[in-house]
Amino acid sequence: MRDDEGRDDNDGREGFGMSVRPRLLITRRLSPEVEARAARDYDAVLNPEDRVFTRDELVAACQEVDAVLPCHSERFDAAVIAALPDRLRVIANHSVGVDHVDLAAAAGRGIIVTNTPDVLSDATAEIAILCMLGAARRGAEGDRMVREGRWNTWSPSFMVGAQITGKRFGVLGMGRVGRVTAARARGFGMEVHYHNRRPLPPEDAQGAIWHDTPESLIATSDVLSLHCPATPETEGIMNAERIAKMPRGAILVNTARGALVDEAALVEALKSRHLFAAGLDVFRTEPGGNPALAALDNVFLLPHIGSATFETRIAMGYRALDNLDAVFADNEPGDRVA
Ligand code: 8YV
Repeated sequence: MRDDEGRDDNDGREGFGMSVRPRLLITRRLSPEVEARAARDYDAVLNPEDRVFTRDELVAACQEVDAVLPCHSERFDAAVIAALPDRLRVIANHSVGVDHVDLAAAAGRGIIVTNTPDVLSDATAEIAILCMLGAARRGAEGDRMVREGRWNTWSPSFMVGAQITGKRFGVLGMGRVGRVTAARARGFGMEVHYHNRRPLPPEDAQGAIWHDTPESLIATSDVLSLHCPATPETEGIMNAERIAKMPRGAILVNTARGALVDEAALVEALKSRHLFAAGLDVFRTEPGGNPALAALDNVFLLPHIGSATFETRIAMGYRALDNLDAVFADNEPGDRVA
């Protein structure tokens, strides 16, 4: 960790009506563009080595700051929030998901919490489509075979996969990312189905067919793509019972949160071939993933890179900074979640 240059010298600037620039902890290394803007406008404490904080280090690093810009890799549970200093006004997340923050605890302490919606929808939808295609067309298996020099045969029955054109694409959680992913799936000639608590207005649904229960959607989807946030209500929503309700030969895609899926039940469904395949970018254990899933051929796995494009990383960082700027200008931040 280091203090960014200019920590004690405010260059005569009086940002945000404060006599000194607000002190901002950025927990992980971000895009150079984002760090440059943060260092210009804040007394920024950066993490150029991108070292992962322990819980105690996180609490300690927050003691002397007015704001923190964390990623989903830092957990702000009730105990961490209780240990934050009174001067800390805002947790401006560099993520759309906020399941790593105890929002009630933050609200209880009067700490503002923001996220970064919208700007990562395209990138995450691209990864969801990659996961779908990788699972359907046996991408990981084929890549491994060629890479390891084991490709020694070819026949019409070799590496046959599932075609997605014309199939039913189910979206569990038709929010921002779900809607963009649905639009991409339409481009493959898929018929889009979704479950939300309430149907969307027609301009958002774009012809997608609403299901009033997750069960109905699950039973109707040849590809089921998860796009709901991880909350106590959605934790383990894809349990053994619901996985069994997926049509035989279906594909499960998860680019949202690992907590949505009972991974042991998924492993069984993949082993028994009840499911043709799964495409997963997120896991219950991160980093690391799940060795039992990794041992299977019919899974396509990625290391939580849904929003990891150059463009989106910059947009996420700027969006988090926009939220901070609003707080320190005593305005309501656009993406306040607590
Ligand atoms: C990122 C994400 O991996 O935004 C989220 O909720 O899970 C991803 O976009 C991460 O949070 C970046 O900090």
